[in-house]
Amino acid sequence: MITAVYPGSFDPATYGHLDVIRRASVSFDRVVVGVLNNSAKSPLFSVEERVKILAKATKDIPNVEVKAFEGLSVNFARENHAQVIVRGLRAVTDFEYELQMAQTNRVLAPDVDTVFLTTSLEYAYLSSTIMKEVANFGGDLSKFAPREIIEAVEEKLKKRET
Ligand code: COD
Repeated sequence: MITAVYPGSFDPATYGHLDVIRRASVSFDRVVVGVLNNSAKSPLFSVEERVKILAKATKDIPNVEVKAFEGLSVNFARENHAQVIVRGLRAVTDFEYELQMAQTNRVLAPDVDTVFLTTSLEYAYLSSTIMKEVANFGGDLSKFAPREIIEAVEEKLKKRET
């Protein structure tokens, strides 16, 4: 049985992330999505909110679980008995950072390999940052994420304003 972890910030998840999760769920027996609880960053959503949002958005994929984690991705992989770390690649700009991270992770944990899934063309431009930027200015988010995630973003921004 091959288990893959898919670590990320997911602040919030987009169609790009969901596409990677769905495709990974076809290639691996079990996919554990890891939502990083990074106290150094100030995310839009708390880690509990991000886990809840992703769990809801992936509830129809039986071999996918969503968990929060702290610390190193390789430790999260080991805790979940994963042989593989999945990452998404959108463009050349992602490559340098992703390669460095994959190589560092391989030094830290030679038994865990990184597998890159290239983005589907329709989501190649998409990131959580882009989605938040458009949301901040009241733009149409319907191409970026499913309705329940858009509603969560709009509600969060409304609360921030008050
Ligand atoms: N299409 C395809 N893939 C996408 C898309 C898209 N439209 N959008 C994002 N992705 C991919 C990203 O390339 C990434 O692979 C993944 O989805 C998650 O993206 P983000 O932006 O939510 O998450 P990141 O990149 O901020 O996550 C970084 C980690 C949390 C994984 C990283 O910081 C980490 O591992 N931190 C823990 C400490 C550690 O172990 N560091 C590594 C040793 S150097």
